[in-house]
Amino acid sequence: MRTRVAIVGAGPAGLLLSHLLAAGGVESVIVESRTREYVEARIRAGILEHSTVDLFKSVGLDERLQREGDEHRGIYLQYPGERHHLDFVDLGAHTVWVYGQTEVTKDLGAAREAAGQQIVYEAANVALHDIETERPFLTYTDTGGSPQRLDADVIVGCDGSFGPSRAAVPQHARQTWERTYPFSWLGILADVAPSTDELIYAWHPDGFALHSMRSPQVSRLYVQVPNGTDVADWSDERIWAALATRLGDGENGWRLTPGPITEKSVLPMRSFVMAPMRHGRLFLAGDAAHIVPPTGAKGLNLAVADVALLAPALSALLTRNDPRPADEYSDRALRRVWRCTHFSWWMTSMLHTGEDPFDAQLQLAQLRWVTSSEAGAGGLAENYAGLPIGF
Ligand code: RFL
Ligand code: PHB
Repeated sequence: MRTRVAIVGAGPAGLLLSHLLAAGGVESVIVESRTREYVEARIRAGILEHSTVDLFKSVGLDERLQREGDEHRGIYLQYPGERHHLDFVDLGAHTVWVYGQTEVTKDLGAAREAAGQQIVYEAANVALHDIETERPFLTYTDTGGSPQRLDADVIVGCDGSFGPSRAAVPQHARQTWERTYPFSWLGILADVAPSTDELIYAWHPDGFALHSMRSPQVSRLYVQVPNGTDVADWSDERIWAALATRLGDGENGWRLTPGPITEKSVLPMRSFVMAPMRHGRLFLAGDAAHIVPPTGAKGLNLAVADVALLAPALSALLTRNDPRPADEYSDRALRRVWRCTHFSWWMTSMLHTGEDPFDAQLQLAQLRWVTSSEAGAGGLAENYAGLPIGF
């Protein structure tokens, strides 16, 4: 089989890239190791930046988002005894949208299906070859167990943090930076109306807690737990009790309403960046090139920003023989990646508690500043709501 752009991975980055390429007249094929059902049910991100929503709008992907998404003007930041609302719009920034990654993936999947996009699901042993030449290709095994080959002009690795694309770049041609945090999140989905109108990020001596949501009937909440935590040690009662304490149930008349938990998982927290995001005819986008801890709600939005830059760059390369935007892709994308890596590290460092009482006082001092100074709040708002795609 032959195509112009071979995309590894049908997550948000891969699906959106194929959509944007098609709009620019460039054909692509996606090769994905999982089933479509698995990809669409994977519970992950929940917050879309303004520029992500604008991009979806500009390419006709916002019909259900407009109907079912929830536009938020800001977030609550709290520490014991105090809850502050940061209104991003009043602070000169933009609104954000609550719309689950599951829904983004379903909308993208439906749009690609309507356009007749070729997506190979359940491909095993995906491998990249000849990426330093102008004739790179993928090999994989199809569901019938037959070996297959996909020739292309360009390969794009959108295969997340564990896919084969990143590893296809030789060691001498890449640099990586990494930070592993000494805590994880235990996340739940619950069939209960959210107890808040906008997200609550809470600092507490017992550990961080976050109250998010997916719809008027479904809440998404997280508590900080030690690395290596086994979900089996956290009964539903224990989770709701920890959330009640950390989120301040009963304080200033606010109540947390518990409900049936439908999903529970532990997520380790990591920052990772690889540069450059290109080697020869292989380009990387999304989690394949960088990971951020979820505290800044940036991972999905960064994946979207990468492919928003990459799609026109590949169109220029493949349809006009203009290599310049493709040559500039990595540097331009990494500017934003490092900005978001810093913001995500900063939010994570400010909100997660550890052993050191000095660190705790610094965190509280920082939280008091961010919630009382317009300059402090404005910086958080600008970064959380997101910088323009071309930043
Ligand atoms: P994905 O979504 O991981 O998709 C990669 C795809 O590649 C496939 N794949 C392979 N295909 C072929 N061959 C192989 N060998 C393959 N290996 C893997 C995978 O099956 C998959 O389909 O990466 P992508 O597209 O770059 O998208 C990135 C986002 O998924 C990720 O950054 C976000 O989910 C991060 N994130 C959040 N981001 C936000 O912007 N806002 C949030 O509120 C937010 N919350 C979160 C998050 C991530 C979380 N977890 C679980 C890590 C909350 C959580 C809990
Ligand atoms: C979520 O709703 O899953 C979510 C929201 C905000 C974050 C992280 C996760 O910072």
